[in-house]
Amino acid sequence: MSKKSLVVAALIVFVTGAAMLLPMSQRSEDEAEVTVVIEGYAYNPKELTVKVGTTVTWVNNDGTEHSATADDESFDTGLVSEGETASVTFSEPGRYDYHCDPHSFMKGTVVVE
Ligand SMILES: [Cu+2]
Repeated sequence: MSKKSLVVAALIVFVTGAAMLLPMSQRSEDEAEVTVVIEGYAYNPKELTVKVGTTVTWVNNDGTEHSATADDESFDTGLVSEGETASVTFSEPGRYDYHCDPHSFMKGTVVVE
């Protein structure tokens, strides 16, 4: 193999590798994951906007059990203990207002586009 064909071969490997990486990064964007932290009897962020197919994970950092319960009951994490997480995947666009079952003053919103 000549030096020139080695360079061409290396170039092909590089371009092919870059082309394979591109759809992978797009795929991970479509299957995005977003985290909401529950701390001090509040959801942070309180409101978030995500794409269809996104999985939202609530992480409870409080010493008290909390839930993320949709006002229209379309989803419910159930009670989440300290240090535990619960996830919901949103496959339908819409506005999802939710609250904490034991603490109804805790409110949050997920907007799915
Ligand atoms: Cu709560």
